Amino acid sequence: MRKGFIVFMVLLSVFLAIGCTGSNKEQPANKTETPASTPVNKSVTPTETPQTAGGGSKIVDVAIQSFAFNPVSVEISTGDTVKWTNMDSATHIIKGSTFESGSLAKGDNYEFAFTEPGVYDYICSIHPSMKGTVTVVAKK
Ligand SMILES: [Cu+2]
Repeated sequence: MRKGFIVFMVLLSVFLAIGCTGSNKEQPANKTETPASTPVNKSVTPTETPQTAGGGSKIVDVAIQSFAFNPVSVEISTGDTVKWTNMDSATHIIKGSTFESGSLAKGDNYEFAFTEPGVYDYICSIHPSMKGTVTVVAKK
């Protein structure tokens, strides 16, 4: 009787040990590479957010190069933006009647959106001999 109980306990222990070992031998996680989800071919929706001035607003680039604005004068429509980029090693500051950039180091740029028609003369406040003009015409 008692012997049988001991045998039972031994068998039980062995059984549990095998069971533990078995559970440790789990198959490695199924690592079959799931293919990258194929992009869903949605109907193409335009990502551009319409600008307040309506479609057709554009950005006009003006380079600041060799202590001059290039092109020296630009003509744009209301709602358009002028983007000045300093290509010089020297620092420049664009200054107009209604707009002024901070100090522009080499590679820096400054954008200003013109909403009112008019002729805007501007200079570099560090080098006042640098002059440029932005002419803004009302969008039709
Ligand atoms: Cu300057």
